[in-house]
Amino acid sequence: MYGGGNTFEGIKTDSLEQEDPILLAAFEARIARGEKIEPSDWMPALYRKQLIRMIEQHAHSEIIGALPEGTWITRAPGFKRKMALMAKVQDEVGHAQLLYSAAETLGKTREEMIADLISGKSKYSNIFNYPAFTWADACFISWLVDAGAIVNQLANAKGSYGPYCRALERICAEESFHLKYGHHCVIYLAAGTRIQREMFQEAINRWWTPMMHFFGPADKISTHTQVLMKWKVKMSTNDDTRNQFLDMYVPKILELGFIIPDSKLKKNEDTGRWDYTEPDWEEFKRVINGDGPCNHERLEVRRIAEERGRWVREALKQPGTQYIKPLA
Ligand code: FAQ
Repeated sequence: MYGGGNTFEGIKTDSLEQEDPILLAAFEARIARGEKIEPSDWMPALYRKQLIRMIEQHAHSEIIGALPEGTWITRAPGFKRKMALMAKVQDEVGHAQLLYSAAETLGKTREEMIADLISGKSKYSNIFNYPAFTWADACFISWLVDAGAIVNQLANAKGSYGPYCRALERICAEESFHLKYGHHCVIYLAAGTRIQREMFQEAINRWWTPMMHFFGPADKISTHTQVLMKWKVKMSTNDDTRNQFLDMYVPKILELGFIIPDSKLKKNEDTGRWDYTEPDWEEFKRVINGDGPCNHERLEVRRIAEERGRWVREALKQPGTQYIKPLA
């Protein structure tokens, strides 16, 4: 169905040594000119491998990301909030569909990606391994996690790989509604009773460190930034994206009268960047490598969903299946 075709067997994917230098130079010139690379175009094996890794992790983050908020659908305060949250969660799963399709153009099948998610081989965003204990936690995700995702995705939508960029454009359009919905939920809590304000303050206290982790390790310890920036897959470094998020959202959080649990957090007027306490990177490593508070539960939910949906997928794959056309 898709153009890419990908077999890494016998191909060295971690270096450019065995790439044809003429093809490589032409590829890099196209990227420098701002052209989009499409699935059937020539690309170095390392570019393909990096894209699969990053898009696949992004897709997994969307379906796993639907889980903490999803648990609040039945408990959302009021019918309108329930409807909006249900639509949002459904959108997140739709984003995963778009992203799995984009990754498939590079030759890895959806079945392989799901298998790697369930076995723990593939990563997904750290932040969804924390529990949403209260409604305010769900509001934090809808407003601030979505905000962080948009900052990242708006930048990367201008990147080099056509199918990923097109998926991101559509995702960002939908995410902007999520952001408005999340902000509205938070303003409601902020303007509410003392208990409602405390609930959101506690959510900030719980989620601030995972939120700082969300943008990835500091640039000086990031493994992939250099190569991804060179080929315009990533359009902003982890520290720059984190900084942009702080620029845009710290004033909004403070304006609502909440406190950010970092006494060092301050905009440095000389550098134009935010100073902050380094979040605990050991905790980050533990969480992304499978040892966070909810990792086991998140993957178990996916595993069961996969098992229960198997008969549907198998039925659809039967060659002789007759579909009934609707008469009206
Ligand atoms: N979580 O060398 P770097 C959303 C891993 S979508 C887990 O800096 P890179 C929507 C990284 O994979 C959220 N792992 O990596 C929503 C690598 O491990 P590996 C997801 C992380 O790729 C909202 C290692 O650390 N967004 O939220 C994380 O250059 C609300 C070294 O790191 C995307 O995926 C992390 N936070 O930069 C849904 C956007 N950070 O593979 C529901 C696309 C790093 O070597 C509700 N991805 N790692 O084993 C990206 O922009 C990049 O991949 C980064 C990481 C910036 C995430």
